[in-house]
Amino acid sequence: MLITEPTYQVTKEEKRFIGLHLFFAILALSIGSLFGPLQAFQYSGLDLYPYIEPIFKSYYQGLTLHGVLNALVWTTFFITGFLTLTIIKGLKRPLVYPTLNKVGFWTMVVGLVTTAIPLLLDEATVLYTFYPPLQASSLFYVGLTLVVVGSWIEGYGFFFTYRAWRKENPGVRTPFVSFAALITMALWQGATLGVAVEILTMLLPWSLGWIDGVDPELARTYFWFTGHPLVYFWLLPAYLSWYGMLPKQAGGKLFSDSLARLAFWLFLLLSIPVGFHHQFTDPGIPQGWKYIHAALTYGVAFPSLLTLFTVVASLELAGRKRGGKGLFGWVRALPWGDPSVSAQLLAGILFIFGGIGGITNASYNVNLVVHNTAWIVGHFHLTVATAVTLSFMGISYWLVPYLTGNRLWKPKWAVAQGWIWFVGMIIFSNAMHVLGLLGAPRRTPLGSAPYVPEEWSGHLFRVSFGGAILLVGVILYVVIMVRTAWSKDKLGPDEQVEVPIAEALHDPQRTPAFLDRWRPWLIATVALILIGYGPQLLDMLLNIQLTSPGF
Ligand code: HAS
Ligand code: CU
Repeated sequence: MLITEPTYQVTKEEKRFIGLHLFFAILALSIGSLFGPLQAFQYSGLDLYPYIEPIFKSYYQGLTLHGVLNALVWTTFFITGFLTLTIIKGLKRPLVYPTLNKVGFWTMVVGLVTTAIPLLLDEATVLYTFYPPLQASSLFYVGLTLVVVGSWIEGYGFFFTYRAWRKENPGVRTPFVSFAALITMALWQGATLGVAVEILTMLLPWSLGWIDGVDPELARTYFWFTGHPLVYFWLLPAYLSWYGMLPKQAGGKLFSDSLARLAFWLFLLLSIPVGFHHQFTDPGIPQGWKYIHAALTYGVAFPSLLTLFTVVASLELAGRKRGGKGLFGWVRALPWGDPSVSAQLLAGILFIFGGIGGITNASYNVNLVVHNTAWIVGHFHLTVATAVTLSFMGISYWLVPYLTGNRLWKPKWAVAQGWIWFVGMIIFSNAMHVLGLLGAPRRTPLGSAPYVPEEWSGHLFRVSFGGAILLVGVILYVVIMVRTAWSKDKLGPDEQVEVPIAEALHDPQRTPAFLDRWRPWLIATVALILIGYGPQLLDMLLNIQLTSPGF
């Protein structure tokens, strides 16, 4: 029984609401990205920080702004906006409580402003992981909490909307793009419990002077309870697009609806109990737990391997349909001239290397070589700064024209923008990986370090060079977005952009029912988290030592 309309026209007001998310996302990216090149240039001795010193006090303040604005704010605002669209467009109905979602969104904005004030005043120079005993102004923690709570509220809005849709459509498989959005939000809500507890029970009371010290080991454990699944909160919306939209944009179909859904469930199941792979060198966690988390990390790489298979198969179908022949002819036949498609393809290609690096990190003994080195910086620039960010840039090349009704400004430049990012990132991240293997530490202004050996210098230069190319890439992106959003060049009535929703090769109604049922997956997820974290967290709480003063 299917009661909803065959298509749903997203209203002007809904489009404006989604557009506001993108506005704040791109604003954060524009400011945050300015600090990246400052760091990259510093590596090869071109230190621009003294010139901006009246405003920004240190390399570390810049690094904090870069991490918080790019990794945390750009992503969260883009994602909540994009998921709002995929919920209503997929379920073909409006949000049940639009006011609730508005409250969530503005809570996020208030949180953003509250976080930005101490950041800009150099009172929260604690880097994006805000590890204690580094201490920030309490405003920073309050602001972050508000951003998270706001995003939870938007998520509740999605869940209520799904419940209403489910009542209207019993027995119907949830449309894939909405299904993927719901899992992404569920993952986020479970994951952020870690930082919520960390901030509310330790960091906030401590920054307010209510308690004298913190337990850094426990704080790190709470942090990585959130911090690892956080990377999949960033990644899954890109996967949503790769599975659910890119095949349509490329002229094909989703190769397997079942595999796509299975991958999303596996992310929900396996993303959280792996956080100790960020703490392999932490002395307070027994080896056994580290091994369990290492093994589960290999588990969570599996749905990405599934994704590699299914997305490439979908693209091959599309390429062959477009006349591509031979082993690789289909790759050339893909619509590389479409900036949205090419950006996402390039993002996917670099993610293969990001993934290989991730599996390397997860290997307990190899991690001891790369941990806390520039290698990790190389890894996360291939993942969050490329697989995710370049995909989001690609998505915005259709999304902003869709939301505004304006023509994309200079599509050829948009194609070039994706390539600029791709080339800049290859140079930058390769140099970072190599530097890491040579022992260069991360989070260090290497340009002024006294111990830099000669063999690093070429690679340090490549970091700066790649960083300069990336700066051009991000400026071009922002200019294209601004010129498109505030343009008078309206699309004609028969040129309107539609949300590209890919059909699956087989009718989703034939997808096994257990891949569209929440209860068993949620129960298994909670159980696995209890097994993976329960005993160790309990032990840490029983031996808690709130003794570290702020720094
Ligand atoms: Fe990671 C550290 C392990 C994925 C982000 N990671 C980080 C940090 C960040 C980060 C930010 O085990 C640093 C945190 C900090 O500041 O300390 N990571 C992994 C593993 C994976 C992984 C096993 N990471 C990500 C993703 C991220 C991300 C995704 C952001 C979005 N990572 C680690 C570990 C550490 C770590 C340790 C701690 C290191 C330390 O010591 O501190 C896996 O999920 C990766 C699986 C991926 C694959 C690739 C599949 C390929 C696909 C491409 C499809 C291709 C297409 C193109 C579509 C197996 C899906 C087709 C094109 C055509 C032309 C046809
Ligand atoms: Cu991780």
